[in-house]
Amino acid sequence: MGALSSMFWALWYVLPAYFANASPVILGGGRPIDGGRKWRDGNRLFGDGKTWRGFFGGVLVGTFVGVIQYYLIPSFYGSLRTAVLLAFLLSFGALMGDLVGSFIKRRLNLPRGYPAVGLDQLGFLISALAFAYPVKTVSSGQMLFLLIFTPLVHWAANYFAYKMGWKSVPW
Ligand code: CTP
Ligand code: MG
Ligand code: K
Repeated sequence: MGALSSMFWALWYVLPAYFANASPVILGGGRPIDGGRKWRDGNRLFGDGKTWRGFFGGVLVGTFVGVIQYYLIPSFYGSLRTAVLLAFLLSFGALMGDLVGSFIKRRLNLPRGYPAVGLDQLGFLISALAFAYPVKTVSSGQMLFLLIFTPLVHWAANYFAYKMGWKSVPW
């Protein structure tokens, strides 16, 4: 496999996770997952930035992206069932990683929306790759590419969301 096609398939593989991670910015809101509860340090468990609507909206959108991908290039997943399963695991993993990231941020006394370089850009990715791993994975070279490329995508997507007025900060 050439380098370019290797990068393309890595991005094709991870696409549901990207959509799952980005869509809560638009779909989120309403009741926070922690229900307002606090940890023993006095800070919120996750904070108001992690909502049920954002979580399940993201999982649904990401899984749906996998279905679209299946109809575009059926051979990549092999079957619709695998497409749904893999896209679901990537999406669920991404949102779980995002949640763990917020838990860590609150324990570090960082308020909602405060940037945590590394955690914000890679937490969801590493978790998504781990959840999807048993069903289908990519080579270590492709993983390395995703670790380097994802922060750029993350920054660009957040800047776009900021410019569109969906977010109050560009990170
Ligand atoms: N969002 C949501 N539910 C989620 C994840 C995200 O509703 N499970 C929405 C929230 O409106 C959130 C926005 O998407 O503010 C951006 O997500 P993110 O940057 O992950 O949250 P932050 O507000 O930065 O909060 P934190 O500091 O906890 O990361
Ligand atoms: Mg943020
Ligand atoms: K985040």
